[in-house]
Amino acid sequence: MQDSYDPTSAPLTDLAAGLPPSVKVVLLPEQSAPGTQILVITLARAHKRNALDDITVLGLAAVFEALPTTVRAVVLEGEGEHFSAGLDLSELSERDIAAGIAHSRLWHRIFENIQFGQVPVIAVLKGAVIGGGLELACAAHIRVAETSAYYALPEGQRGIFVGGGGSVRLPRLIGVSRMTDMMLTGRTHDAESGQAMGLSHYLVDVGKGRDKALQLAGKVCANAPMTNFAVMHALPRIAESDPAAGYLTESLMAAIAQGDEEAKRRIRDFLAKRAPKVRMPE
Ligand code: 1HE
Repeated sequence: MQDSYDPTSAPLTDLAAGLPPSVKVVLLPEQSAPGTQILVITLARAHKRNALDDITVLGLAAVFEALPTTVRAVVLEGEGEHFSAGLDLSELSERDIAAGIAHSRLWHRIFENIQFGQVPVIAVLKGAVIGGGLELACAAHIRVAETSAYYALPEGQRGIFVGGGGSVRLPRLIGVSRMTDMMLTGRTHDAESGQAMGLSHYLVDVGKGRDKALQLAGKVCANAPMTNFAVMHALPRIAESDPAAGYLTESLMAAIAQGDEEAKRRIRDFLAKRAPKVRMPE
């Protein structure tokens, strides 16, 4: 059945219909912020360590294209002990140079739609977070790692190069120098090392990643949608702009956000002592 999968056949109203078996989705019940939902997407190829074949990547694309408007945050996880072992190497031998470029550009489009899509994505990292799996994780907005997570870029050993946006996103997280070391030497970083260098935002015990991600997703859902939009779409562009353009874009985005009725209501609530205060770290 997988071979006949057509991503365009996935109906907007029924996310799960039309998806390949390697991509599972569960829409959680309404959150404490009324009218908001979390979507959990699970890479479900545990027998292949969630290696990313074309069908799976196209399935992911179909989900992100068709998110219901009630979904305000996505949790992305892997079935089994691993997040993802990266590109499905069994498909690589079929590709000539032109097909290789097309494949990489396809991943770029799909991962861009994740990073610059409708809602923040929280990835749960465990076990292997390798090659294209690490590239996918880097397209998420928040990464929660379990202590079993390990990170590697074995492209050097395989005779290939990153192709899913890794050379753009990874240096922004860990620096060109660390990525160079990982690619030239095949170095594997453990979860603690990954946390220290900024690959993950949170580090939790084995089996606790999903709960932590859901808790964080609940917080994301409770934000004003305009603020989440600004953080996803304006912040990374401003950070890459020259300062003059960045300051201007920031002012425009700030004015748009604060002009929204949602912001006015939230600020009235704080001044009337109806909103929570900022808390000290736990
Ligand atoms: C795979 C893949 C894969 C596992 N493509 N089939 N990625 C890599 O170079 C990582 C390659 N994988 C591994 O090093 C290991 O599989 C793991 C360390 C992740 C896990 O080891 P283990 O002992 O738990 O599992 P296994 O027995 O090695 O794998 C189980 C099955 O999954 C086995 O298939 P089987 O038919 O023999 O059962 C493996 O062949 C299969 N499998 N990983 C295809 N990656 C856009 S450019 C991105 C470029 C990259 O991502 S390069 C990095 C590729």
